[in-house]
Amino acid sequence: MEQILVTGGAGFIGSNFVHYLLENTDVSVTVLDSLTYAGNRMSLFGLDDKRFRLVVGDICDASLVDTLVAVADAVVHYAAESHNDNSLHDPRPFLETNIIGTFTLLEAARKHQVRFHHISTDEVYGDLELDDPERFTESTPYYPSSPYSSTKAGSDLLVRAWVRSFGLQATLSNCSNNYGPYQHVEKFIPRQITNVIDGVRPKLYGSGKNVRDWIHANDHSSAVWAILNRGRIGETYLVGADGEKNNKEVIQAILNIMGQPTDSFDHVADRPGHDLRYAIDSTKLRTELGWSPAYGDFASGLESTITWYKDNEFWWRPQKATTESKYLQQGQ
Ligand code: NAD
Ligand code: TDX
Repeated sequence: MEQILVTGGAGFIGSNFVHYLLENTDVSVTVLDSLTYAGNRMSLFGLDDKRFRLVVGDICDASLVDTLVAVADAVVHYAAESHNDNSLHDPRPFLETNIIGTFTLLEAARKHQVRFHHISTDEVYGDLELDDPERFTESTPYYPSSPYSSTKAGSDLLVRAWVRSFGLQATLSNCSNNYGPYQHVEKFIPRQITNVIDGVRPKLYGSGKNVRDWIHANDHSSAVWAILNRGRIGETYLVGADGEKNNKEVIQAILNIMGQPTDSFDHVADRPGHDLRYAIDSTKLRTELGWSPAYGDFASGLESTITWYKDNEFWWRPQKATTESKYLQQGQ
């Protein structure tokens, strides 16, 4: 594999993967990204232009996609509308990018017989009770709750159909909640860190008992690289790092690291249909491909993420006011 096409490579996890590839492998990378509100050129600033280029364009543009896929050895597909809250207010872009965009890429990969890896989420499985001893596995039935997660579920099913019907050389991964550098300030952890930096109290939806299973974005990248190289075609791998925490605990950890009283946060309106708990069993990935996370400790990963947001205000500041005024209108 010499040339990899990364869709959505100017977004949070995609840009972390591009950095991972340039630092840890010899491959060359083309990013295809339409630079929506969630994409940021600055996340790719300073990368070696002998091994990296950014093409600004839409994954629904069949002719552009065909040209780029034709010269790639593999496609790693991150591009998506990714925020649940946005999907509740305006679902259409989720249908367009997550369903039609994925379809457009699959057709090009089929035509040019290019290896394909599809990035997805644990949210396709719905949610678990707080006291359920089970975690999601590769055989958990799909039961998505939101417009976002249902379009991701739809995109996963398209990939599986292209494997079975057309022999596409594809793998899939469904990962739990990522944290780390370059995450948009609309998302939970960066929103609270940048609120505290601004002297604003963090905002907790509802009671805050909802549980997410946190993994550092670098660990997600190493998992995707392992699957791309050693994963079995047609298979799905769940990616997670045993990082279950409820939202209140996460806010309190942020406040604690940032030297604030741990009760200085506000409860705000809950998310409609708010999934209660996600939890990943990543045994298949660990045993079959020998993967393990490097960030075993959520507290130290969170501390380095907080330091990154403090040191890179130029990166997030332009989005902060617009993001917060949107939340204010929603009572959040
Ligand atoms: P993000 O919103 O930060 O980035 C998405 C990127 O895709 C942006 O750069 C955006 O400009 C680009 N994009 C959107 N529509 C496009 C289009 N039509 N054509 C080209 N580019 C387009 O998202 P993220 O958090 O980095 O998530 C990336 C992928 O990982 C998504 O597929 C998401 O479902 C999946 N995922 C995310 C998480 C998480 O915790 N963030 C967890 C599991 C899986
Ligand atoms: O201000 C907030 N307060 C709050 O309590 C925000 C923005 C969120 N929350 C809660 C909602 C969730 O329970 O925090 C949790 C995490 O919220 P998000 O960051 O919006 O993530 P989530 O909805 O869990 O989805 C994320 O993980 C799975 C990504 O955004 C998805 O793209 C991925 O598929």
